Amino acid sequence: MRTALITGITGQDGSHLAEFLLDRGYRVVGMTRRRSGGALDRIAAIREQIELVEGDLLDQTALTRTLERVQPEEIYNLAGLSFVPASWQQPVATGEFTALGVTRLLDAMRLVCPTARFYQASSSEMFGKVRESPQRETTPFYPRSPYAAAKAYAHYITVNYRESYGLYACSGILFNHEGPRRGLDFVTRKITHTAARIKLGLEDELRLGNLQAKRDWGYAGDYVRAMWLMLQQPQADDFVIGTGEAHSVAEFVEAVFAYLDLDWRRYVIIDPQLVRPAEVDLLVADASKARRILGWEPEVSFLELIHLMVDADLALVRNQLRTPRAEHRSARRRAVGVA
Ligand code: NAP
Ligand code: F7E
Repeated sequence: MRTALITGITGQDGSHLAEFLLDRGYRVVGMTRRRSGGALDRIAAIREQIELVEGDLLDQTALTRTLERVQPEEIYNLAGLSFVPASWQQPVATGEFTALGVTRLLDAMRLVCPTARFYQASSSEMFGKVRESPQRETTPFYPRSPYAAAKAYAHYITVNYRESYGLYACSGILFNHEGPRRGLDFVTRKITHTAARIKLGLEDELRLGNLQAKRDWGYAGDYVRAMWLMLQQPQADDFVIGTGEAHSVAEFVEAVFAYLDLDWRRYVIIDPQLVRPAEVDLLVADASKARRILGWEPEVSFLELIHLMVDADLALVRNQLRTPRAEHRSARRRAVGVA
C-alpha cells in the first residue's frame, strides 16, 4: 500500500485528491493546521478512511517530524491561502505559507525521505499580465498579486530542489478549477450559490467586480487526476493543466442565470470595491504537454461544470430551507461531501 501525504486536505482540491487516492488503494494522511474547532466538512464522508496529523507550514520541526512519522511515498503540497484578494490584506503571511512554506517542506523531504515524490500546487496566476496566449510551461511569469508572487517563488524553489538535489519534485501549473466544494468567495461559486438563493427567493442581488476578466475554468475532480499522473512518470517535470477555453465572468453569469431561467441583468450589481488593485485580464491554457506526456484530458465541459455547480447549490439551499437551523451544518456537510 502506497502512502500519500496531503497538505491542505480540508480544501477543495485536497478533498477530491484524497478520494481519488483512496480509490486507488493508497493510505492517505492529511496534514491540518491546529484549530480551536474542526472545519472538516469537505472530508466528512471519508474521515474514517484517512489519517490526520497536525502540522504547520511555518514550523520546520513539525514538518520534519510529520515526514518521519508518516514516511510518505508521495507528498502533495496543496496548503495555503488560495483567495487572491486576501493576499493583499495579508501579504507577509501569504509569503510565509505559500512561498517559504514550500522551501521548509522540500528541505524536510530532502533530509527525511529524499526518494519520495513531491507535487507543488502552482498556479496560472503566475502568468498574470500575460506575455503570450495561450500560456504554456515556457511562458514567462508576470505576477500581479502577493499571492502570485509567492506562488512564483514556490514554483522556482521546487524546480531548484529538483535540479540541485535530484529530488522528484513537480510543479503543476493549474488554471482555475471549480466545483460544488469551491469556497463561497471565489467568483464561480459566489455566482452559482447566490443565483440559487435568488431562484429560491432568498436574495435579490448579486454584487460582482470586473465582469470582463477571462478565465480558463475546469472541474476540480479532473485536475486532481493530473496531479497524481505527474507523480507517476519516469522523470519529474512541470505541467500546465487547463481546458484551453477562456470565458469571461459575464459569460459565466449569463450561463448560470439562463440555466435557472432568470434574466441576470435584473440582479447583477457592479461593486467597485470588488475590483482588484491589479487585475489579471485573461488566462487560457495550452495544456498540450500534459496531453502528450500524461495522457491527461479534462472530462467536464464549461456548461457541464456550471450545471453541476448550480444543481449542487440548489440542493444545498433547499436542504437548508427544510432543515432546522441547528441541523444546517450537518446538511451542508452532507452536500459538500457527496458532490
Ligand atoms: P482551498 O479550498 O482554499 O484549500 C486550501 C487549503 O489550504 C485548506 O485545506 C486550508 O486549510 C489550507 N490553508 C489555508 N491557509 C493556510 C495556512 N495559512 N496554513 C496552512 N494551511 C492553510 O484551495 P484549493 O482550491 O483546494 O487549492 C489548493 C491549492 O492549489 C492551493 O495552494 C491553491 O493556491 C492552489 N491552486 C488552486 C487553484 C484553483 O483554481 N482551485 C488553481 C491553481 C492553484 P483550512 O481548512 O484550515 O483553512
Ligand atoms: O476570480 C473576477 C476577479 O477569485 C476570478 C484561485 O483558486 O484561481 C483562483 O484565483 C475572476 C477575477 O479566482 C468578482 O476579478 C469579478 O478576475 O474566482 P476568483 P482567481 O483570482 O482567478 C487561480 C488559478 C488560483 O491559483 C487561486 O488560488 O473573477 N471577479 N467579480 C470576482 N472574483 C471574486 N472572487 N469575487 C467577485 O465578486
